[in-house]
Parts: sequence; C-alpha cells; structure tokens
Amino acid sequence: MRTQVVIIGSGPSGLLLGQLLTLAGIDNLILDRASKEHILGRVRAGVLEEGTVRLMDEAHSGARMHGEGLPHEGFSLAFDGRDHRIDLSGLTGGKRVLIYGQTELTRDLMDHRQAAGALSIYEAANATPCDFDSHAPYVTYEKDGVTHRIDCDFIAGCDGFHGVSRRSVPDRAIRAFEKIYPFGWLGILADVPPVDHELVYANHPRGFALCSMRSLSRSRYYIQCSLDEKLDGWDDQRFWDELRRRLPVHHADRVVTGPSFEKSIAPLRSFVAEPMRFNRLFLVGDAAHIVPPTGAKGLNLAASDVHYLFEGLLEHYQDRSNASIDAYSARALARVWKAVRFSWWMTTMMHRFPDTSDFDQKIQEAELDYLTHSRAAATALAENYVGLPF
Ligand code: RFL
Ligand code: PHB
Repeated sequence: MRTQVVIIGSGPSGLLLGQLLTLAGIDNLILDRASKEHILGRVRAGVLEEGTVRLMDEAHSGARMHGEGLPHEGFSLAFDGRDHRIDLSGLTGGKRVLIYGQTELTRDLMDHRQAAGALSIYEAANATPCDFDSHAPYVTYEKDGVTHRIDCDFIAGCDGFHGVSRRSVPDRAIRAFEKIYPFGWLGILADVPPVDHELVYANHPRGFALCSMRSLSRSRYYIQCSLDEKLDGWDDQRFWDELRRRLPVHHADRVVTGPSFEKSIAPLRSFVAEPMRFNRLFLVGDAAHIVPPTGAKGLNLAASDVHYLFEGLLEHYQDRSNASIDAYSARALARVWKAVRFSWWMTTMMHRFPDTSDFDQKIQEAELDYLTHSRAAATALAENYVGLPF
C-alpha cells in the first residue's frame, strides 16, 4: 500500500493533522495501537486556546465545539483563604479560552474523518517507522497476525510520550531535556455542577487543588498528591473532604458532591526532545514534549505543532518548496519552550514541594502577592494562559 503521509497515533495531534491534510487533498493514513473506544475513554485536557479553536475550524470540525464549549474570560487564583481573579480578557485585549474536553474534540475529529472517507487503522500492533532517513520511508505494522507495509513520502509521529516514533531515532541524533516533579495529580470527574462558573487554581498548605469543569453539570477536580499514592486509598468521600480543605471557605461550602465516574493519578513532568524532525520523520505533540498540566498547555502545544507541520507539508506539495518543512523543528520548539517555561512556573508557584525551605515558601508567597497586585505581572500570566501567537 502507498500513501503520501503516514500518521502514527490517533490522538488530537494525529487526527487534527489528518483532517487538515485530507481537506487539502493530501492522502494520509492514521495508525493507532489502541481501539477507538479506548482512545475515547481517556479523560485529559479541558482548556482550548483560541489558536486551537481556529485550527478545529480550519479542519471543518468545530461546529459542536462552538455549540457546547464554554468560553471563559478569566479564572481565579486562590490562596490565603481568598480569591484573586485573573481577568484574561481585560488583560489581553479581549482574548478568551474555551472549556471543551479533549475527549469531545477527539470524537469530533474522528467523526469528521470517517465522514470524509479517510482511512484509520485501529489496534495496529508494532507500528515501526522505517528508512525515514532516505527518500523512500515506510511504516510496517501488524494486524490480526499479518504484517503490512505502507510506503509514503513522510511519517508524522503523533504517538504520544510512550510512542514508537521518538524511540526509533538513534540516540546520537536526539537530545532530551527533562524535569520530574515530586508529586502527581489525582483527578476525578463527576456529574455535579462546578463550584464556580470559572476555574479555581488553589495554593494551600495541604497542597494544590484545581476546580475545573466539562459543562455546567459536569465537574473535573484535581488535587496534588504524593507519587506513592494509590487510587484504592481514595474513595470519593476522602477526595471531596480533601478538596474542600484546600479551597477558601466560600468555595468549599459550595462544593456539590456526588459519585465520581472517573478517577486517575497522573505524574507531573516537563520533557522536550530536540530536534523535532529527522529527515522524513516528524515528531508532533506529546511525542516530542510533555508539560505539567498546571498551565493547560499540552493539547494546545500539540495543535501548534500541527499548524507548523501542516503549513510545511502544504508548501511541499502545492508549491514544491521545502522551506517551511526545513523550519518546522525550530519554529515549533521556539513556541514549545515558552510553554514549557510557563507550565514550570505555574507549577512551581501553585504547588507545595516536599523539600520547600522557609526561604522558598516566602518567595512563593511574594510571587503570588506580586501577581495579584501588579497589572504587568498579571498581564504576563494572562497572555501565556490564553496562548502565545502561532
Ligand atoms: P496522545 O493524546 O497521547 O495520543 C497519542 C496516540 O498515539 C497512540 N500510540 C500509538 N499508536 C501506534 N503505535 C504506537 N506504538 C503507539 N503509541 C501510542 C496512542 O494510543 C494515542 O492514541 O498525544 P497527542 O495527540 O500529541 O495529544 C497530546 C494531549 O493528549 C496532551 O498533551 C494533553 O492531554 C495534556 N493535558 C492538557 N493539555 C491542555 O492543553 N490543556 C489541559 O487542560 C490539559 N489537561 C492534560 C491535562 C493531560 C493530563 N494527563 C492525563 C497527562 C490533564 C491531564 C490530567
Ligand atoms: C481540565 O479541565 O482537565 C484542566 C483544566 C485546567 C488545567 C488542567 C486541566 O490547567
């Protein structure tokens, strides 16, 4: 079999790239090792930047997102028992974010791909990018005990942090930068109304807490937990009690509890692989970089990578120019590192670190105080949160 672009991974980055390519008449095929149902069962991001929303529109997949997504013009930083609102729109000349779950965005892209008649192969085992340093790359995979080969012009590695694409690159050609944080996030989903109409990020002596949502009747809550914490130890009652302890009283009193239907623990990590292109193999999204979720940047970075790569592939096929493909890695990484910095900074400011000294604690308090009393500082936070321009 032959196609122009093989996309490994049917997460948001692979699906978004696939949809843009299909609409531009560039033949592509998506391979994923998981089943469609498994992918749609994952609960992840919830905050979309305007650039991500624009790309969904460009991919003709934004209708439901506009209908059901919740535009947010600010959020709250809670500490010392009080709320401090960050007026995102007021500080950025009217920009907003859209609350719309990654699961829904993924479902929309899958539906539009299917309607466009483009091919996705799920439960494809052992996908392997081959000969991507030559002019004739190909990908092999196994399905139902049979090995298949797809010849192509390019391979897009959209297969997440644990995928095969980054691992296929020889060690000497790639460099990794990593920071592991000494805690994780325990998150739940429950069909209860959110505590507030905007997100609340709370810094508390017992640890960080985040009140987010998926809709006006579905809440997503997270609390900072230690890395050796086990899900078994956290029944719903314990979670709700701990969440309430970490919020200012006026929020704690308004927490509506109910049975959770999803509960998971995610470790926090910053990771960047450089470069993001290896001749005819490109790394996109989580395959190339991971950020801690505090800044709500992971999915949005996957989208900006897709923007740069799509531009490059379009120029290659339409204008016979490789200028943008050649610039892909540098352009993507320039934006990635700024989001890595922002996510690290938000994480450092909002969490309690196990080894915090009195000095570190005072610095954190000064940072929060500065942020809530300086328009310049709040503007820097807001412009990063709504997303830097592509
Ligand atoms: P994905 O979504 O991981 O998709 C990769 C796909 O590749 C498949 N795959 C393979 N397929 C074939 N062969 C292999 N060898 C393969 N290995 C893997 C997988 O099955 C999968 O389908 O990567 P992608 O597309 O780059 O998307 C990245 C985002 O998923 C991620 O950055 C965000 O979810 C991060 N994130 C957030 N991002 C935001 O922008 N805003 C947020 O509010 C936000 N909140 C979050 C988050 C991530 C979280 N977790 C669980 C890490 C909150 C949490 C708790
Ligand atoms: C979420 O709703 O899952 C979410 C929101 C904001 C974040 C991280 C996760 O910073």
